[in-house]
Amino acid sequence: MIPDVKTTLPGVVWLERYLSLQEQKLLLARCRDIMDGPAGGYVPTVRGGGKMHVRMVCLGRHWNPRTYRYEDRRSDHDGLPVAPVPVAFVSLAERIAGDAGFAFQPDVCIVNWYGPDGRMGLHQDKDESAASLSAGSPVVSLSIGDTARFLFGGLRRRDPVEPMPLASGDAFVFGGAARLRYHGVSRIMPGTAPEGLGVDGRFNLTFRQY
Ligand SMILES: O=C(O)CCC(=O)C(=O)O
Repeated sequence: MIPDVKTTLPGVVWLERYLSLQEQKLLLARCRDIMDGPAGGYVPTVRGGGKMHVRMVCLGRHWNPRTYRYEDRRSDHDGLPVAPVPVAFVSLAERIAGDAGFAFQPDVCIVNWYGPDGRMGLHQDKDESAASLSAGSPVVSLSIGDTARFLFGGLRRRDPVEPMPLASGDAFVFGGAARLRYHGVSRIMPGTAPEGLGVDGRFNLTFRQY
């Protein structure tokens, strides 16, 4: 399938309907296994004490929501070691980045599950290494399931945000000058997943190079 490439801002590439329905089904099955498996998903508590509104699993390295640092074990939760990023996930993320004009070697994948009330506040992805951030190594995001009202802002929290409906199978890549733009998810639109996918809710995978 030739994706519909929509470039909105420098460093931002939105590949709509990048994955076929069959590819989405395969990825959905993998995500479910990961979320429900050993060292699976949990609802993180952030450093201010609030609970996030997603279930999260980190692969490759664990992002600790209390320290905002990456680590080998889930020390804020159950102390279990982090599973590696599956090879097929790495290949897919590299392919997407390549199609978006970026080269990178992803070694972190954060899998988030959003139920009907799922959301994520505006934030920057800025906890990767200084070398990765200064190189503008991209974040590659993949959406599976219900459409999300994804908000994409500027480099300051107070900058205006643009809502972007990320649908199932969409890939969204931001790197270079856009790498530190604020972003978040204000809501999920229940019942919008493709017919035949068999999911209520949304998985999002974000790949990064630490
Ligand atoms: O779910 C999304 O589309 C965004 C996820 C995100 O911003 C993150 O994991 O840092």
